[in-house]
Amino acid sequence: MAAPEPPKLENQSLPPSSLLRARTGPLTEDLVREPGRFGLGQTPVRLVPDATTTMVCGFCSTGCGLSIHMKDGQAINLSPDSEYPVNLGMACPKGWEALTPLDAPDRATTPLLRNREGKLEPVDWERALFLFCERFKEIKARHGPESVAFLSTGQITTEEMAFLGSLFKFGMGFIHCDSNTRQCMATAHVAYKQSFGFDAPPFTYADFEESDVLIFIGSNPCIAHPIMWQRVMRNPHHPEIVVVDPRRTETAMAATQHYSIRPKSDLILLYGLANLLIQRGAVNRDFVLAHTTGFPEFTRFVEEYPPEVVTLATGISVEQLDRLADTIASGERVSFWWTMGVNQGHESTRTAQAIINLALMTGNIGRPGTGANSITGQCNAMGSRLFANITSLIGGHDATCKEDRAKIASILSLNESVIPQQRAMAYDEIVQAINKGRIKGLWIIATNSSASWIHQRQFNEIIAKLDFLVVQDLYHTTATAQRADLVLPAAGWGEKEGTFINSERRIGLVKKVHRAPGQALSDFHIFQLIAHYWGCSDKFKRWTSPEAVFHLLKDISRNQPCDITGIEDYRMLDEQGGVQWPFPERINRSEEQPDQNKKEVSFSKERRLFEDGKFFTEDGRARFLFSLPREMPEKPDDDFPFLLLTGRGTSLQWHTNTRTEKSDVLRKLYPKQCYVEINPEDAQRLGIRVNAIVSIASRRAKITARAFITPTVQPGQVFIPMHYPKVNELTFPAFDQHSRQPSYKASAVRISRSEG
Ligand SMILES: Nc1nc2c(c(=O)[nH]1)N[C@H]1C(S)=C(S)[C@@H](COP(=O)(O)OP(=O)(O)OC[C@H]3O[C@@H](n4cnc5c(=O)[nH]c(N)nc54)[C@H](O)[C@@H]3O)O[C@H]1N2
Ligand SMILES: Nc1nc2c(c(=O)[nH]1)N[C@H]1C(S)=C(S)[C@@H](COP(=O)(O)OP(=O)(O)OC[C@H]3O[C@@H](n4cnc5c(=O)[nH]c(N)nc54)[C@H](O)[C@@H]3O)O[C@H]1N2
Ligand code: SF4
Ligand SMILES: [Mo]
Repeated sequence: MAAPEPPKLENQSLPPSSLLRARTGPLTEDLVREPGRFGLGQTPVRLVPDATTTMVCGFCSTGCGLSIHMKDGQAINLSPDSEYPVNLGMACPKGWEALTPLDAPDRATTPLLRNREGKLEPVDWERALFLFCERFKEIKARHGPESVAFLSTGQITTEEMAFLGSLFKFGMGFIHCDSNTRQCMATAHVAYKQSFGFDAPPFTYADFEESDVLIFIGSNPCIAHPIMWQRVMRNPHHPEIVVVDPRRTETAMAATQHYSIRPKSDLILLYGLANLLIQRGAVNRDFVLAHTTGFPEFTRFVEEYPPEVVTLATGISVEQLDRLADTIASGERVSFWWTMGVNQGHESTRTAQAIINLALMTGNIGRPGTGANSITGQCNAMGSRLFANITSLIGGHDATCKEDRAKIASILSLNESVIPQQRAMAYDEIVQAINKGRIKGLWIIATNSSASWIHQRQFNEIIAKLDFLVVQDLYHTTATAQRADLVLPAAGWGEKEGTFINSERRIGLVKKVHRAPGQALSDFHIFQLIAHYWGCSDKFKRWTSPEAVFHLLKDISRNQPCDITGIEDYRMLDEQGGVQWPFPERINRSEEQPDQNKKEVSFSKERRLFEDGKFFTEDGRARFLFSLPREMPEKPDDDFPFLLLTGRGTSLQWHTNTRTEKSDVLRKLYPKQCYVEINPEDAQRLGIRVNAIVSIASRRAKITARAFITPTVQPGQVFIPMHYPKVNELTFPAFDQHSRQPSYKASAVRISRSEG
């Protein structure tokens, strides 16, 4: 598709700024205070007044409801909401401390521009926005529409994500963009899309309470999703709880069965289990015949995975394998749950689909307490998957499909030609394109790539080649912001309004309960201003407020599996404790129970997918998908004999710790210094004592950490939490070929007592 001609720089379509100044005095202050007056969109939100108000948490995808206590128009405290259907009055420490990071002294309060001496110095919004447009337009004019990219997030509102993706592609005329959900949920997204025809995690949290067998694969909810785990603890059926994880995690300790498999041997384990279940006659033939395709081929394929083969690959015994197969076969309501131990692997899509296959063949889907259930990571990774307009056309549409393009163009009042049909590059491809000089400009929003991306040193060397790097974040101190040419100060969770979609597809509301510091603006507002300064605000005339965009998204969702046309407005989300998709108009109407005294709509609070056995593929059937297992890309060897696992360390730390390190309460409760978990046998052999400083080297870097000696890791393996960002200096950049998600949990390292 030909991109629209970049406007000439000397003849900018940007002068409104100077006009505004002439008319209204100092622009920056006016913009910040009252942008609506200048046709730049209404001030997106008003602070909620004094009272207690409920909104969803902005850390993990559990999406707990928090009651925020207000005084003089500012949040002063919070407590978990006892009415909210997700958390039922519970919250984890991050939730309790959610307001604290907003008041941190290192908040970015003005735009910052790198000066000639290489230092970031404050500039006003007008100059920042002008430069933002000038530099990116310059790059585009010189190198074309493929030369600027963005990397965004699963942690801003759905409305902001939709705005960003639409502004960048339809307004600014660029193509390549991705987000940190590539690091996180890309595998689940692709696996579901291929198997079910749409990216559709089928479960509702009540399933945690209704299963008689729960199987967690590569998932540590005690640490990563503590309130989901509380829901498991409420299960009254004395369930079997199975954990498949190389480490004996907190969740494994609380489970009834733990299978400590060799890392990255899940695919063979799952194929072996399928084979055993078929041999035992534990297949739900009626379900398979009526609702799936590919089972006969799958049956022949898994014959190659008899118990001896599986034992050799996974390290678990034939008896253990038998026990696990029996547990699945004898369960009435078996639910399978997976998280990053599966999604972050070199053959992760097929591994996720091997889990889906088990659920399909045993008919454990579409009924209470069942499902092939991917647990999402960030508060709004689900919103990003559906509405970010990155990998798929906004609303789960297909940019290569003429009807889909026409639908989106018509709803958004756009000319169809502005919708790029070209596939956007994935995160790793964007990084490589920067390395090759094809991408010269990068805009990073709400992700700390310099810390969280795989093979960190290489990433940071590569982004140093950019002509222009813009970082939009809450803090000017993040590893990524410190490398920026321009920092845009953003308002965070609690300082703006919009929606998040949680793991069970529940759309929840976030509200403005706190004033953003200084001149920080909501991401939504920043996108409005960029549209204006870029000269494409005519395409976003109706994008006046988050709620206005929510209504556009409803229209976009019509007749999609994620149809939410039945949600009336934000007020309804607020009153109903969130609403799960799908919620089409017809459900809203059919479930309406008129009550003489009340005009309110009432509807069932829980929504589980596939109750009718119909999937979103063209023939309505789910697919059995499988391929031959592949070797781990970087196996331990004589030089680097340990396998490094990484992941979440405590329920108190969030990712690269930019937010959670701001709370005194949380900081007291987790180890300050980076630590490495080592098995006692290995520690003894290497002469490493408790708390000693050790060095950990991979082919890419060497770091130091404190030794935490524990039998929870197997001999030959070590674990470092991802919250200490230097861990990604060590990680090996391997990617799943279908989802292009990085394999963060398998790198070869060497451990030694630190010389220093
Ligand atoms: N406190 C806290 N909570 C969080 C987050 C946070 O940063 N802090 N982040 C959120 C986000 S974005 C995400 S994506 C989720 C992640 O949630 P989880 O995926 O549950 O957390 P991880 O610790 O990354 O990985 C889970 C487990 O995978 C195991 N594992 C490693 N390799 C393998 C393997 O080959 N096979 C198997 N079966 N298991 C393996 C690890 O030992 C680890 O215990 O957590 C969310 N919740
Ligand atoms: N080794 C290893 N690495 C990993 C993983 C692993 O398991 N092991 N897990 C991966 C996974 S699953 C994930 S999800 C990623 C997470 O990686 P990142 O996304 O890099 O982690 P965060 O620390 O959450 O970074 C979010 C940034 O956004 C900013 N921010 C927060 N809210 C807002 C907002 O409203 N607006 C703006 N503009 N900024 C905001 C925060 O200050 C922070 O700097 O890490 C991945 N990296
Ligand atoms: S479990 Fe997740 S959503 Fe709930 S309070 Fe903790 S961080 Fe927030
Ligand atoms: Mo994640």
